[in-house]
Amino acid sequence: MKGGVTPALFSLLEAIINAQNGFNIAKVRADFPILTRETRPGVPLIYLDSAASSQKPNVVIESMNDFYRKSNANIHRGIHTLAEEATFAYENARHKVARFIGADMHRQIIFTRNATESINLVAQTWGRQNLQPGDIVILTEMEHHANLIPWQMLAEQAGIRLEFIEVTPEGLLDLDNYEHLLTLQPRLVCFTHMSNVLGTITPAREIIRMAHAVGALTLVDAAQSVPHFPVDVKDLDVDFLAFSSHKMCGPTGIGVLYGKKDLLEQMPPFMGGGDMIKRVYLRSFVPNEIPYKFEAGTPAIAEAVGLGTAVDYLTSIGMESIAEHERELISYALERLEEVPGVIVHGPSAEKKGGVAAFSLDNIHPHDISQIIDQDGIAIRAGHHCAMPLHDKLKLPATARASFYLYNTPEEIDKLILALYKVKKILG
Ligand code: 7TS
Repeated sequence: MKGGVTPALFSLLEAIINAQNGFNIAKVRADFPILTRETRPGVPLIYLDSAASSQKPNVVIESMNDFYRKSNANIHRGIHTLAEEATFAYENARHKVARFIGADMHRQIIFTRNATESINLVAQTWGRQNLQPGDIVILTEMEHHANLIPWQMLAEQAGIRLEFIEVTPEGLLDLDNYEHLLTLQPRLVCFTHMSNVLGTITPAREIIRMAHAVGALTLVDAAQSVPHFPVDVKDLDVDFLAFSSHKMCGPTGIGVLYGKKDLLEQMPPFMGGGDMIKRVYLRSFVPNEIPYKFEAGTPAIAEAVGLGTAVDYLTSIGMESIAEHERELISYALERLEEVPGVIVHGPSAEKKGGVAAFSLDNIHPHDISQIIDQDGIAIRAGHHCAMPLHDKLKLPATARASFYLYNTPEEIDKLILALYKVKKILG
């Protein structure tokens, strides 16, 4: 550690320095260089696809550039200055993430490639070690494929049984159905904190409390929650929580798995290789301590630095302010979308959802909608959004989806509405 400053103290000081007051949308937008670009001459970008991946503020881009320019080296291995600086930067990011989600200690933060890898890690380590044929894992009908396929694979490998909490016509989880499923004595309940299609914010604390009451563990897919509103793992009392950096203003290539310490310590390693070992013999090895036990090989070092800066950035704006801004945007978006004849917005009303509006427009294919409004610089997503079973349930092959983040404005929603009228004129 440089000059006796621990990563915890270092990032605490940084967070204090970064603390600002108030949410200033013009100032926020000025932080994101990509928002000044035009997608064709005279057509500014209107980015409404943050649920797929968020844009990156200057500070994040600069922190990664800075790392490569000044401190680049491999971590945990060298005792030269650059290796020490790189190790400090990487571990400092872990402290920042731990504090951001209210974890007790940085060692509970495992860096993975993304939320998908975090969930696969739990399935292939905790799942393989603890689940027997016939054991039940509860999922929901609104999961992203990232929180479905790993469990389907485990069902194939270990004979576990999957049960699904149903989605109500309003787009909420059916908690009566959940209560019934809990009588089957599940071992694990895995669910999304916010649907990437319906925007539904699930009652995570309640779901976790009910799971614990029957002795089941819980995994929350927080890919759409941690970027958008305050999430505290201790308040939730969640056992595992997974999310991705790239949806929260950080770079691609790095994600997070949080776990309760005792669980992580008892789990076997995920992948084998350098850094995840304490001692190696020709025919065996002794695994390293957590979190290193789960981080085989050279990790995404510059990306960790970028994620740490993204956490500082979001903290400096304030997660509650970001959530409030998005609540205003989604209320306005639903109001305006519902004015357009032929538009059906899927999912619950604004108070029960985050900044995601999946919609249908007459019988126009969402791909056509997306392609036409792209002419006006508007980026939305069209398709099944990696939630095919949910679309089956809704009896829709695909939807168009506008999703919002801290840098979006009501004026951008107005432009989306105008563009949808244009789509109707062309194809309606
Ligand atoms: N869970 C949820 C709820 C998600 O929305 C996503 C990505 C993931 C997991 C997987 O994240 P990854 O970083 O591991 O890929 N969702 C989307 C989306 O809605 N459009 O593109 C990616």
